[in-house]
Amino acid sequence: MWAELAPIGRHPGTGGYRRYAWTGADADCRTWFQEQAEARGLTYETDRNGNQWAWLGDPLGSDAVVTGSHLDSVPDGGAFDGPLGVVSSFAALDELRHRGARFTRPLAIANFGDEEGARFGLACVGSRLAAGQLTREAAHRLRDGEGVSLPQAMENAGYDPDAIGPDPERLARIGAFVELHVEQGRALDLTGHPVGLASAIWPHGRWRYDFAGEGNHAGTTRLADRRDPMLPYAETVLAARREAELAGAVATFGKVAVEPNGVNAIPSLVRGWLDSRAADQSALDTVVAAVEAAAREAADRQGVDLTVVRESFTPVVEFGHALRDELAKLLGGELPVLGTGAGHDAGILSASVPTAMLFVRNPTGVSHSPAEHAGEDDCQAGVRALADVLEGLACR
Ligand code: HGY
Ligand code: MN
Ligand code: MN
Ligand code: MN
Repeated sequence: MWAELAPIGRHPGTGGYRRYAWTGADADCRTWFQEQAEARGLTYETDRNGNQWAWLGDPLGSDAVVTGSHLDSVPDGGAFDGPLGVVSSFAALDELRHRGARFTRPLAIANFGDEEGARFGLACVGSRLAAGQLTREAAHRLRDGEGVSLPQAMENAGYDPDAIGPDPERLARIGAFVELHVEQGRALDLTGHPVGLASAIWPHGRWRYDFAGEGNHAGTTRLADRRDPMLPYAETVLAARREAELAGAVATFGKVAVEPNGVNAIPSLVRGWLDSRAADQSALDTVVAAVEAAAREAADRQGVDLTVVRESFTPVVEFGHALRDELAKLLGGELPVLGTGAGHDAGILSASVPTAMLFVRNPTGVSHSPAEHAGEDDCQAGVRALADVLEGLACR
C-alpha cells in the first residue's frame, strides 16, 4: 500500500510532497484510494464535496463507524501527515479481517479532500463543506495563487462544483469518527508511548496582511522618498514572534507574496499570511491584536496602507470524553492524552459527529516538512490500536 502511495506528488529535489487539491497529484492519490477500496471489495464512492469513502456494509446504514484522514499535503510536506491515517485505516481493516471480526455496524474509510488548504488558502475544505461550516458561495470565491477558482479546479478534475454543500444526511448516519494521525510534536516521544489520544485542538486561524506602498526604482529613489511596504512587513514578522513568546502562543508568517517581486524594484505590495494558535482563546486574541497594532504602527510610520483580513478561524475543539474514554478502555487505559496545535478534519467533524483522534509517535516532532517521520514499529502499533478500537466499536 505504502509503496504505491509514496511516490505520488513527491518532489525529486526536496523529497517533500506537493499534493494540492484538484491537481494531478491529488487525482493520483484519489485513484490510489479507489484501488485500495476496490481491491478489498469495499463499496467506493465520492460524495458531493469530493470526499472519498470506502464502505464495508451498507453505505446508507445508520450508526456507522468511520475512520480515515486526508491525502493532500502542504508545500513540501511530509509523507505521514494525512496518509498515515488513511493507510492505517486500510491496514486495520485487513487486520480485523485476519482476526475474523464480525462487523455489526457499517464501517467506512474516508479520504477528506483539501485538508491542508495549501492551494486555496482554507484548511479542511472537504470536511467543512460536508459539516455545513463552509457555504458553496464562500467556497466558490476561493482562488489559488494563479487566480484559478476552486469551482474551475474542481470542474477541470471532473467534479461538479455546483453540487458542493452541506451533507447532513451523510453525517447523521455516522455514529463515531476516529482519525489516526502522526503526532505533530514530541509529547509521545517524551512520555515514551507509541500511541496517544487527543484531548483538544487549540483555537487557530489565518490572517492576511496586505501592506500597500509605492513601487519605484530601487536604484534611484532616495530613502526619504520611499513608501516601502517591505519594512513594516519585516517589523510585523518580528512583532509576531515577540508577542507569541509573551503570550505563550505560536505565530508564523510562513507565506509571503511580493509585487512586482523584482530585485531592482521597491515593492508596491507585500502580502503576508499570519498563522497563529494558542492553547486558550484569550492568549490567541492577545497575540492577534498585538501583532495587528504593531503592524499598523509600523505601516503608518512608513506611509504604507495596511489591510488585515481574517481568512479562517477554528475555535477550540474539545474531543468528547465519552468516545475518548471508550477508546482508552478499549486500549487498556494507559494511553497519554494530549492537546495539539494542529487542525484536523476530526476537529471540523466533531461539531456534527462523536469524534476521537489517535496519535502515533513522531520521534522528532517535525511535521509539514520532508523530514517528518514515524518509526515502523510505532506505525504498526498505531494500526493495532486502530484495529482494536474499530473492533470494539463496530464488531459488538
Ligand atoms: O494547519 C494545520 O494545522 C493542519 O495541518 N491543516
Ligand atoms: Mn497538516
Ligand atoms: Mn494532517
Ligand atoms: Mn490536519
